[in-house]
Amino acid sequence: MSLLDQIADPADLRRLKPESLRRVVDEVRARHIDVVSEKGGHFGASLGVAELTVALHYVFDTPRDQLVWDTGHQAYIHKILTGRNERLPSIRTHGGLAPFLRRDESVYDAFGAGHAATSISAAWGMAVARDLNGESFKVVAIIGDGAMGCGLAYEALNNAGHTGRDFIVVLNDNDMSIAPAVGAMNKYLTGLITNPAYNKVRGLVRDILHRTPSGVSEVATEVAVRLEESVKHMLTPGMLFQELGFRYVGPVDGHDVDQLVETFSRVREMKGPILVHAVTRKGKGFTPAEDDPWTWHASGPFDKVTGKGTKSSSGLPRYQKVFGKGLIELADADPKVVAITAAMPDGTSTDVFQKAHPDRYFDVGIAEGHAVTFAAGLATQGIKPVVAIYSTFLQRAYDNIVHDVALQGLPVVFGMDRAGIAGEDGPTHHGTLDIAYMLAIPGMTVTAPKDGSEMLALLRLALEKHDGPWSVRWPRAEVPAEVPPLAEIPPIEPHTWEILRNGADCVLLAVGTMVDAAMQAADGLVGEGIRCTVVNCRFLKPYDECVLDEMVRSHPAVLTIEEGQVTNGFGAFMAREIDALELRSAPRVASAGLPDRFVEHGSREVLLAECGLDVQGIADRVRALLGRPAASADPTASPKVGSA
Ligand SMILES: Cc1ncc(C[n+]2csc(CCOP(=O)(O)OP(=O)(O)O)c2C)c(N)n1
Repeated sequence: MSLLDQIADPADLRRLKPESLRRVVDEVRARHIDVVSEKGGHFGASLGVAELTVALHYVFDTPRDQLVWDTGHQAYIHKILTGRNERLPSIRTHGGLAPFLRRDESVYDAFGAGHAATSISAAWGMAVARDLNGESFKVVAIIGDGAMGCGLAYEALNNAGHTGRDFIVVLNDNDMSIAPAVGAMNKYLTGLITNPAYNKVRGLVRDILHRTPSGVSEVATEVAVRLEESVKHMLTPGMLFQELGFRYVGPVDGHDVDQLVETFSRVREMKGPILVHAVTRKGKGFTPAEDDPWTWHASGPFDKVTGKGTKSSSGLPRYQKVFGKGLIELADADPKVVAITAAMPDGTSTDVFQKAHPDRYFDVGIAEGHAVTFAAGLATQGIKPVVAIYSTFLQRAYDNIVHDVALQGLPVVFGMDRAGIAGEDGPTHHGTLDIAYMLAIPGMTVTAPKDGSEMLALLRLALEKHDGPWSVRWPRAEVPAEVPPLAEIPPIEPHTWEILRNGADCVLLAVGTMVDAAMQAADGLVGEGIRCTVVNCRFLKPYDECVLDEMVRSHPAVLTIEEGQVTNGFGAFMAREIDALELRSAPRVASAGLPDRFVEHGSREVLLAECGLDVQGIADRVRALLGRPAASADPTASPKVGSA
C-alpha cells in the first residue's frame, strides 16, 4: 500500500515519521504527473512545490493554521493531500474539482484564487482578524517570485511589515513566472541566491557544523547561525524584506523536505512578520518540464515517457495566434506600433511579436495596472501602444483605463484575449465583464469581431485612423475561418454594422462570437416559418445609428446576443438607445447574454449551451420573443440554466 493511500487528510500526514516524507513527496509527484498526463492542466508549478506543500502541511496545523496559496495554479498537490486525491482527475472538468482554489470546495482552501498576488493581502487580513478575535493560529501566505513582482504584493508587505504581528510569507522562488520572470525584483532575488561570497560563507558554516562533535553542537550551531546571519546582512545590502519589517529566513533549498520541515518548525515558533525564501525548480521531477518550464506551465494530455502531446487540434488557428501574427504586420508598416504584455507573452501571442520587433515589445510582469498607465505615457509621445491583456486580468487595471487613458483621450488600443467564457479555467478566468466595463467609459470605442479577419481589420483601423482609446475583444477559441494576409483583408468603415441576412420577423443584433451562432439559429428557424435578419454589431460603441434605426422600424422584435454579462451589457445599452428613439410602434426587445451569476468551469461549448448562448438557445429565445411554441424537447439536450 502506498503512503498516499493512507493520507485522507493532513492529520494523517502529520502522523508519519519525518523519515517517510521523502516517499510522500515522490508519491504526490508521481500522482500529479499521472493525472495531468491523462487530463491536462497546470503542471510545472505544482511539481516545483511538492516538498514545500508536504512540509507546510506537516509542520502547520491545517486547517486551523491557514495556508493561503497565491494564484492557485500550483495547488494540485495541496488538493491531493487535503482529501481530494481521488477526485483529482475531475479537475477542470464541468462539475469536477475547481482549477484553482475555492473556499466552497475545501476547508483547506483558506482563500479563493486564480488571479495572482492576492495571497499576502488576504493572509494579512486573516492575521489581523485572528488578533482582533483573540485567537492564536498561524497564517502563511505562499507566493511565487513572479507574483512577488506585482504592486499588490508590496502594498501588503508595506502594510504588514511594520506592525510586529505574527505572520509568515513563504516566497517560492523558481526564477519563473509563466514565462521567465522579468524586472528588477527578479534580479534582486537572483542576487540573493547566487551571491558567491555569501554562498561561500554559508558552505563554510555548514562544513563547520558537520565536523563539530555532537556534545558541543548546540553552541556551535548558535554561533554558526549568528555568523551566517551577520554575514548575510553584510553581503546582501539593502535586504529589502528586512527593511520592510520582515525577518528574512533563507535562502532555503525548497527541494530538501527535511530542511524545510526544520525551517518551518523554527519559523512557527518565531514572533512577528517573517519571510522564508525557498528556492525551487519549476517542473521538478519531470525532465522535459525542468528543461522547458515555460512550455510546461500548463499542458494538455501528454505521453509520460516522451512528453509529447496526445491531443490533436482542428487545424484552424486560435484567435491569439492570428492577433500575434497580424500585430507584427501592423508594426512592420508603422514603426510607432509597440506591444505590451503583463507576463503573458505566449497566452497573448506577443512572444512572436518579441521575436520580430524585440525593441518594441514590453513584458512588464504581472502588473496590469502599470501596463496600462505605461501605455498611456507612451501614447502621450506619439507611440501607438497595443496592450494585450486577458479580459479578466484587465479588470485589475480599470482605474488606469479610466483615469490615465480615457479621461485624457489617449490613443491606447486594448486587445482583450479570453473575452467571454474562458472554459476550463473557470470563473476567475472568464472574461464576462469587459463589454459592460468598456461600454461604461466615455470616449472608449468598443469593438468585437465576428472572426479573425475582422479582428485584424479592427486593429488596423484603430492604429491607422483612430485617435483615442479603443478596445477589441476575442475569445479563447479557434477562428471560424482561415485568415488571409492583412493586405488582403478589406477595410472597415468606422462605426458600421454589417447586415448578414434579411428576414421580416425578428432582428438578431449579434456581437462577436455570437454572430456565427445567430446565423445558424436563423437558418434553422426558416423551417418553422420564422424569418430573421442577422446583424453583425462589430462596433458596440459608437454603434451604427442608421442601421439600428432602420432595423427597429422594420422589425417587430429585436434580440441582442452577446457573450458577456447581460447586466449592463450591449443589450441593456441597445434597449436604452431604442427607447430613446421614442418610436410610435416600438419593437419587443430582449437580451441574451451571460447570466447574473458566476459561470463555473467546463468546456466553452458546454458552458455556452448552459447559458443559452448556443444555436439552440438562441432559437429558443427567438421563439419565446415571438410567442411561438418551443421546439419539441430534445431528450439528449443539457438543461438550460438560463440567460437573463
Ligand atoms: C492578475 C493575473 N495576471 C496574470 C495571471 C496569469 N498567471 C498565472 S500563474 C502566472 C505566473 C505566476 O508566477 P509565479 O508567481 O512565480 O508562480 P510560479 O508559476 O512560478 O509558481 C501568471 C502570470 C494571473 N493568474 N493573474
